[in-house]
Amino acid sequence: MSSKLFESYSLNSTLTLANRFAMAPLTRCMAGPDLVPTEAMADYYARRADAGLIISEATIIRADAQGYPNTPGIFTDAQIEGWKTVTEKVHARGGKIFMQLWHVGRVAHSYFSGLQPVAPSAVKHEGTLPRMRDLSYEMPKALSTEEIREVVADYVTAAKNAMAAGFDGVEIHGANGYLIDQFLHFDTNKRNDEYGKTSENMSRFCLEVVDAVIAAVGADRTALRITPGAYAHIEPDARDRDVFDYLIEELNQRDLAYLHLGIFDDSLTFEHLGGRSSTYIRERYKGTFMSVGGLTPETAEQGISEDAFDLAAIGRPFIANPDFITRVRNQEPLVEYDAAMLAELV
Ligand code: FNR
Ligand code: 8K6
Repeated sequence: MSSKLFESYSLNSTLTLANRFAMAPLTRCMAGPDLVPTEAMADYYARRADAGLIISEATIIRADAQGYPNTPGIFTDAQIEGWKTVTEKVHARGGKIFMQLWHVGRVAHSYFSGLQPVAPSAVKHEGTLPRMRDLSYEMPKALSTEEIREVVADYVTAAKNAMAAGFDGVEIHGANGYLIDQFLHFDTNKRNDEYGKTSENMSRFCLEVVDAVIAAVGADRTALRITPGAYAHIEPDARDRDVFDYLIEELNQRDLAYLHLGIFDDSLTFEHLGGRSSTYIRERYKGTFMSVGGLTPETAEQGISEDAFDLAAIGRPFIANPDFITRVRNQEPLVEYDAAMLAELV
């Protein structure tokens, strides 16, 4: 495949990507004891180092952030050391890698940490945990304003730890119905204080995290993933639209490395967003936009040539094809993704 896809792309004056493909963040539940990344994880990422940018699997910023088994962390010295092996191997192959910083909020479980899940409001998510069907979600504790300050500080510590571990930057996980996203939607944010009710208030937590991380590691090393159209863990509400209109306008005033859509399938349309999530963001956000969600090499090529997005994140095909970049470059067929592939790190 020819085209712009394989041209380099500058995120800013300090970071240039070798091509327009990013490996999407992909939770693999393969961390070792104490949520330390393993050598096998380092090799898995290194095999994909020819992506313009790798975004790591979501990585928990503190103990009560965990909602799935064996998800890696970035809050202990051993975890930082484990991640150093990952970044060294990726860099040795000429790659670039951001860490995705994660707190799952109300879809955490005390099974993992012994701690009650925290959330904007005491609103329980119905159902059972994926992969652990005998565990039901618990009633979360609504964070106090003092506790919100602590979570923001924990994002900052995690971002600094990521940089100490050799990452090229961090992507704040504000998407897919997790903690930050829970503040951004009416379904999960019932607060009456300065973090609820209005667009400005509901965006406050997200922007506080973004600004604190920017202050710690630099805007050129900070990215954000968002889900304007709720589709996982949260019910969409037409009023969410105003919140995201406001949030994106605020983000236009920060010089993030990029803004990333969080969704599984971007052919999904939302009436209150006037169509697809990617179109909604592109029409508002002025900086580098990374799209995702069912992209193929062909639709990635088309989207970039039509200026629908700047960078194409690829998820499941990157699980199925460690050599995705080579195959696309040489126009070789791709191996089709199958959920059974999640059982091992190839
Ligand atoms: C994901 N996705 C995801 N998203 C995220 O922000 N952090 C994560 O850790 C994960 N983990 C994850 C695991 C697995 C197994 C899948 C399939 C997906 C979502 C992912 O980044 C991407 O948005 C979707 O997979 C859609 O892109 P594709 O797969 O259609 O290219
Ligand atoms: C799909 C395999 C599960 C592996 C671990 C968890 C992955 C975390 C990703 C979070 C997104 C949740 C979205 C669920 C919606 C699915 C729509 C197809």
